Amino acid sequence: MMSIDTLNPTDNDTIVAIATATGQGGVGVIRASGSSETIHTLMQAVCQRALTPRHAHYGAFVDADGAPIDHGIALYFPAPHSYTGEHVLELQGHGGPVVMQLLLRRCLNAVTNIRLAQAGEFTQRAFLNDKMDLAQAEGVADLISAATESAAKSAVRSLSGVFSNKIHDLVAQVIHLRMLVEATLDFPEEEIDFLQKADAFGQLERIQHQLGAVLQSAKQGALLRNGVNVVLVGQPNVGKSSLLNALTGQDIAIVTEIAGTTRDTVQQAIQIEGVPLNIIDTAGLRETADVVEKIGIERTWGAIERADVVLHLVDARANESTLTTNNSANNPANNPADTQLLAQLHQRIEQNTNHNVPFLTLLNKVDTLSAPPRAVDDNSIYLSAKTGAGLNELRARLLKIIGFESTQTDTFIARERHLSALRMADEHLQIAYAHALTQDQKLDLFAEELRLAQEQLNSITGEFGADDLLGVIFSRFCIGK
Ligand SMILES: Nc1nc2c(ncn2[C@@H]2O[C@H](COP(=O)(O)OP(=O)(O)OP(=O)(O)O)[C@@H](O)[C@H]2O)c(=O)[nH]1
Ligand SMILES: [Mg+2]
Repeated sequence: MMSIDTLNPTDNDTIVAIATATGQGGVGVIRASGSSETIHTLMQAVCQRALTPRHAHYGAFVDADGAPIDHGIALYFPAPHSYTGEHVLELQGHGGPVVMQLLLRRCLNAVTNIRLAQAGEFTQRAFLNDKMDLAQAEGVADLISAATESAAKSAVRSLSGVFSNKIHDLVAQVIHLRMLVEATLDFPEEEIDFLQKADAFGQLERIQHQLGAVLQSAKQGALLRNGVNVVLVGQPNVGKSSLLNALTGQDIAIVTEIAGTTRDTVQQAIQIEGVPLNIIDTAGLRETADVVEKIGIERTWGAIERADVVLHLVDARANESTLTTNNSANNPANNPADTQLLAQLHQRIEQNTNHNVPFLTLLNKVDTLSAPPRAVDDNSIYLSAKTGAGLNELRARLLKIIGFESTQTDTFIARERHLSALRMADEHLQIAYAHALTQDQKLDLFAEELRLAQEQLNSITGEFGADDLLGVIFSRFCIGK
């Protein structure tokens, strides 16, 4: 992956890049995209013949002296029927890093007006040539970087236009309503009657309802794309590393009965129902004079600052006396050390994060309790990292906390940018509604809010995308895509 500061979407250069991942592989692909003239000169130089469009041609790829660099398959896609919408040449050779570099250099030297493609530039050209809209282009990048099967499936749906179609549908309805209101503004004497007859406010309510549903799906899509950082914290020896191992099903972190075993934060990616979660095991929190452990504890606080969910582990047995009485329902873990730690945790989270980090208390080692555990509040779960008791409940509770519903068939991948545009559009619709409800019905303001809502929706598919926004989006692609 490469990041660049600016992209110049208007240049006419032919671009070329290795499209396959670096390293060794059975096949490596070089892709070039640009003008008819340059692409034809390039295929003559490297393949020594004119290629029939969309036909696979096997043959030598030659250097400037006519000596073969590699043998492989060449494909020519004339504009506009190509990925970028331009003339495209694809050379499928052997996937070795040296042979690919030789072939790339040969292409760069074979013609003028050709240069290395920047990250995401092929897809950017596809967008600029109307082969796909912005949400679809983002779907391409999200498919490539998908961490789970569900994320990949959702990215394909975005890429195929499922998300974009929902946005287009909303935009069409907003435009219809705008037309009504703008027409009314031109004939003010009829306004109230006219809008009422057309059920303008009913229409607005339906748009709001539909937008709410799209936003809800987009939130699920964003979860699948971004994943969630789940941090395990607590006193030493409560079983954090054991829980990491239990959740991942692997022997990742060292577990001993010695308090202060974990020093570094240890992370492992897992998935629950297709949602990627990053489980982070940390050094137990306590006062210590040990220099190494102190650094570990600092890292724990760092991990807490980046947490999306904090799981506070306590030893169920150490809290048993309070667990068997009924006066502590709101805080089942209230042995003095845990209570103190809990207060410290809340204080740090409030100081260091600008959002409310969800918090769950895990009463671990439930297998060691002498009496059956009593019921606890909604923020606590009994668990045994050793026997696995309570793990399924923990998984379900985690999904609930992060707001994941289920992978519906029409989930599409979404980004923060999309969520923010949908929320802003929703706000504008709410303000529009408020204007419509006032006594003197400020219709001009009502119309303006509808326009702003439409602008937000359009920004998702790129209809009103500013150039700097495009630069940021495409520069996060890999080279060759
Ligand atoms: N009986 C029982 N023992 C457990 C359970 N979970 C962990 N243990 C034991 O508790 C001890 C400490 O476990 P760890 O997972 O290393 O605890 P930790 O919280 O990571 O400790 P530090 O790394 O020192 O902070 C080990 O001897 C584990 O076998 C459990 O659910 N039941
Ligand atoms: Mg540990």
